[in-house]
Amino acid sequence: MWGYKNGPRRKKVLLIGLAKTGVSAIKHLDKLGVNIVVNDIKDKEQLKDILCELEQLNNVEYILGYHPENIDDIDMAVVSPGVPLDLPFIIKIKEANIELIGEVELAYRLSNGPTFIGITGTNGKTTTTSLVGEIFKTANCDTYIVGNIGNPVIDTVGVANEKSVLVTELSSFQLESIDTFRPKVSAILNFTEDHMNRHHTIENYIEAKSKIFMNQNSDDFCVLNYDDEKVRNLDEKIKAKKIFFSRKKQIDGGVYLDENNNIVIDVDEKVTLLNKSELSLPGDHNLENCMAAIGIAYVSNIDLKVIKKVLKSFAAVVHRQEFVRNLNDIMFVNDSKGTNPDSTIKAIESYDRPIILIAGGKDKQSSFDELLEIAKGRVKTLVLLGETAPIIEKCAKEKGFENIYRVKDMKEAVKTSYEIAVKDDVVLLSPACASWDMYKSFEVRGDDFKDNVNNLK
Ligand code: UMA
Repeated sequence: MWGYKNGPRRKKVLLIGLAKTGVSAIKHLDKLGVNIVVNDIKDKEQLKDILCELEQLNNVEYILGYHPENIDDIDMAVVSPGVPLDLPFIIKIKEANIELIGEVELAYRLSNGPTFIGITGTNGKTTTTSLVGEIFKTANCDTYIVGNIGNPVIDTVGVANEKSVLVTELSSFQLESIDTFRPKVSAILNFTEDHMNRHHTIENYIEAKSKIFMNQNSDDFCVLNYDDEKVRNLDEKIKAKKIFFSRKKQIDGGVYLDENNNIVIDVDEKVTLLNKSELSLPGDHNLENCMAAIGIAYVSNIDLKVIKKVLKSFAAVVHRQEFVRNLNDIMFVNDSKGTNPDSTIKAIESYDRPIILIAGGKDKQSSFDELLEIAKGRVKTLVLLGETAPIIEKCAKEKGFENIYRVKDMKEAVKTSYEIAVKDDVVLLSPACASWDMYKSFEVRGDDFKDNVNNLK
């Protein structure tokens, strides 16, 4: 596809965003012998560690500290997921009919024919992706767990082959910039409002996520949550074979929960796989994640015994309702991956004990109304930090919350929570917001929480 190395002129590729995705993409583009222009809004000083790592690459030119008005003389642009596609210079690139793709599309084009499994939705993507990855690994498949989960897909290029399986978590940001990407099996878990600062409307957000199935045909599969009306309504747009899953309705041709809480696969033949009580992951939201994973694994011809074994033993994902510590009968839980209100709702609904909720972070213009409505009666105290602290506080007061603490950082959040907690309380970090106002990532935020909890005497 590329073959530029020995051509008359080296092709020039613009790479926008120099973090995890950008670094991996540059290394692969460099191997292809293209000239690379890198652009990032951060300046040289802010990017010094990364620049050090890339020092040995020769054909790289840098435009750092600003986004230019115009970029001339490029053949293609590759954009990192976190860079919005409505920046003026990106619009100009598109208007000039220069191809602009994301890293997932680039990796797909360069890959050596592995089977792609794509998993999207607002919440549960990381758990489902990890679960499906674990099922494939247990079935002895050459498996790579990649994408939004934190591993750029392009790192598998040259490593994975046609027998490999790439279990790929896909965000709306990544799906916005695909073109020909076609997973053999796709899955959509749910849609609730998220990333409104980028997509502006829920319709745009759903449209971006729906790109996951746009290149699929009747040889492929799409696994869908029947219980989510917005997901169910995509039905007619999908050309792949549809496998619905449901907690509430017994569906012919799908995966469902029967009246005895058994999970039934009714696709080719009717199989009762296991009882809900045998699943290792708690909560209805995880039941949905498990049913999605079952649908994906079943259509991929994974042995039922393997699916069952993994579902019975799978441990929770790090930063996703991760148990940290019990101290004087107070339980500390890290749900730093709770980066939107719906995700935090799912977390608080998982506990039957009084909750002290540590929340707040980067403002994504989400509404906190529903979260705080559901939190009433479950959350006894709110400990708020970050950019959205005043917004959440205002909304909480309108809902009648009285116990609200504003803190400056995680250390104070953990200390305050512990001071006010009594026996049997749960101190839950589930911010309902992204981390980028105070941290590099939700992982760093979760680690900071865990460090502070583990330092409590
Ligand atoms: N940048 C600009 N201009 C902008 C915005 C950003 O130049 O207008 C630059 C930043 O200065 C920075 C770089 O772009 O240097 C950051 O790029 P990035 O945000 O794409 O970060 P990566 O480290 O490459 O991480 C991305 C995903 N990040 C986002 O989607 C925001 C990671 O998802 C993903 O794990 C990684 O690629 C590997 O595939 C994280 C995430 O928060 C987990 N995802 C969101 C979510 O889950 O809610 C969608």
